[in-house]
Amino acid sequence: MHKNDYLLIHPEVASAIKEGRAVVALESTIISHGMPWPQNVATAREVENIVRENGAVPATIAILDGKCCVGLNDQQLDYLGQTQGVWKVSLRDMPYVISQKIPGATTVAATMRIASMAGIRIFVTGGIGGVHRGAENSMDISADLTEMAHTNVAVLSAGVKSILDIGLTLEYLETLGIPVVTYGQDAFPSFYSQESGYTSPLRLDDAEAIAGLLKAKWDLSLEGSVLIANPVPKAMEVPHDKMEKTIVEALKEADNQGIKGKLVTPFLLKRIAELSGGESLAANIALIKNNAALGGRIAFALSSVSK
Ligand code: PSU
Ligand code: MN
Repeated sequence: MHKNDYLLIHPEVASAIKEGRAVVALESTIISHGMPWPQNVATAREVENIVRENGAVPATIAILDGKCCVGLNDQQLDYLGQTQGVWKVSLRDMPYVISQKIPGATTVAATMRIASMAGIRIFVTGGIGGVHRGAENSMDISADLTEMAHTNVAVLSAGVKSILDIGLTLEYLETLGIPVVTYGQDAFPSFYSQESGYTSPLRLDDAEAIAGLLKAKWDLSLEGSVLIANPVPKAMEVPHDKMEKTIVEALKEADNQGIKGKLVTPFLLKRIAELSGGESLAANIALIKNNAALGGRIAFALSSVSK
């Protein structure tokens, strides 16, 4: 079997790709493991609509029935949002869930790889995985980063969540040759907050300029991703100090309970949402919608300059 035989591309997405129209990939771990039901499914639908309003076709990616599905219907989104036990699929899990026909929600790493197989260049998410705090002992570094080193799909996020070591994550991105560009400000954002204490390595102020950077990178055969950081809207920001207390508490609990490996990130995301009440969830929803709008515009600009 050829690798494309494992792809199941929604007809609307397939024709958009074929005609060189703008398409935005979306991940599904955020649906199954990143947000509670029913906000997860409602947000996934709204995000798809926002991508459309900004000139691109949305393609939410997941693994179902042994296929890498690119573009999901309502029923599939509901299933991923409501079913217990959907696998969290990073790269290393793909052969297992595909051959065993286990339903899987894809992380940034797996979503990027499948998007690339389908010919999609722009991918919108909330937050990426990175170098965890304490990685000097745990060696916990997300496969999202290594995947970004060689797959030509740009990733748009609200920066890096401070459950991670933001400084080390930026260093690691530099080592891998991944450009990090923040939209519209000098500060590198930290998901819930517009700031992180770090300056962004690069800054660009409009979607066309970002599309131009992507085109130049890939025209030059500089393989790999670009991290596009889009700050959370000011009105929805949760102050850094407040978030830090919650994060430290969640990290302590994870440590006490011996949470390891692939369970770390989902555990932290869930505990942070619980400990901080509705505020962090509202910010999470606002920033992913904000990312969908910018991602749609960048995908549209990239399709225009690529013709
Ligand atoms: N960070 C977030 N929200 C998320 C994730 C990370 O703020 O939903 C999810 C993404 O799917 C990401 C994955 O790819 O967690 C990273 O998991 P790990 O750290 O186990 O590689
Ligand atoms: Mn990890």
